[in-house]
Amino acid sequence: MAILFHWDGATPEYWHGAFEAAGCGIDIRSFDAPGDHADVDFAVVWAPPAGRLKAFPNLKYIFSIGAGVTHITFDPDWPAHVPIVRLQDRLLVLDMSCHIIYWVLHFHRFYARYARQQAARQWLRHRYPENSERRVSILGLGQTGQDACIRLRDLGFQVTGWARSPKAIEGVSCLAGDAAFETVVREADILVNLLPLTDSTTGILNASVFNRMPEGSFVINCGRGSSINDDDLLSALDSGRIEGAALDVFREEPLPEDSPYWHHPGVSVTPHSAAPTNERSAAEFIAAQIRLAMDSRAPAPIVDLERGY
Ligand code: NDP
Ligand code: OXD
Repeated sequence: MAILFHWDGATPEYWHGAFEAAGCGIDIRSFDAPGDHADVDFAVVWAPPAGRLKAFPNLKYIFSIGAGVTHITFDPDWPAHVPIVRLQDRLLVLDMSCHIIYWVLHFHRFYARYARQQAARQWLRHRYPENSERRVSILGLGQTGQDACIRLRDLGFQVTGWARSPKAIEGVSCLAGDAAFETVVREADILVNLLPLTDSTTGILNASVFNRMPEGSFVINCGRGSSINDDDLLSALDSGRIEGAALDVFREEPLPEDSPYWHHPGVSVTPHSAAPTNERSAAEFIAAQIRLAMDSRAPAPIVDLERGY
């Protein structure tokens, strides 16, 4: 039994130590030193090079070192018969909520305006609505979306959450399904995207959505870049319908040097750093899931390829 590990920039000690501590053995392989490919039962990966996973004929599970899995499924040759187990991690969830709270407050209190005013030495206060009057809509009510809703609710914001299937979160208006999308968007003073990238969420944030959002609203994207139509967002920013956007994820990463996002005055760019995988807790989670698989029990959560997440 061997584990294939691939994550550029990882600290191998965390991973090797966690695998050993969980009783998963110490035979850790890499793409550069794969040994006999047939020995490898489990792959633990972030952004594996395209075409390489399929060379391992006996893979039982692929463990994603991230909550999203497009870094694996973008590869047209990934072995789609092998179940993917994605990352669930309370530290990642906490980091995501902190990132979202930061930007919600930034927009709610007009801090971007103050930064521009400081550059012009201008002393001018902007009135902001009470928290209870500010409507924040969260797209996606999975591990990250639910936590963000609860924390924003506790700060007194008027929070609406949207998912495919019905949810109930006290003090949060939870809507579900395509028919409710219109309401979610129309009432979004601040729209937060925490959807996985699937066929139905690709380009979901486009001109028709921006035109229906309230004048002068804000967008925070932490899901995946391809859920936004970039030209449409830039037009909405230019027209002022969207006053500001905090973008953490992009269609192409790293964000190309010639992207207009870099210098648009309404855009704040962060380098896919909203909730970076915490190596220590992620290694422990994945090692525990591998141990389950070694004991012929089911690791979780498994990606449902029909749904795409
Ligand atoms: P989950 O799988 O836990 O939750 C996904 C949510 O999206 C679910 O509530 C699901 O609905 C909902 N959803 C999916 N498709 C649709 C749809 N078509 N219409 C309505 N709702 C939909 O994901 P996570 O919360 O763990 O992560 C979300 C995404 O955030 C990841 O896929 C990844 O892309 C991104 N991410 C980004 C990070 C960063 O640093 N920027 C870090 C971590 C994650 P339902 O509950 O009904 O199934
Ligand atoms: C993830 C991510 O999916 O970092 O975890 O985007």
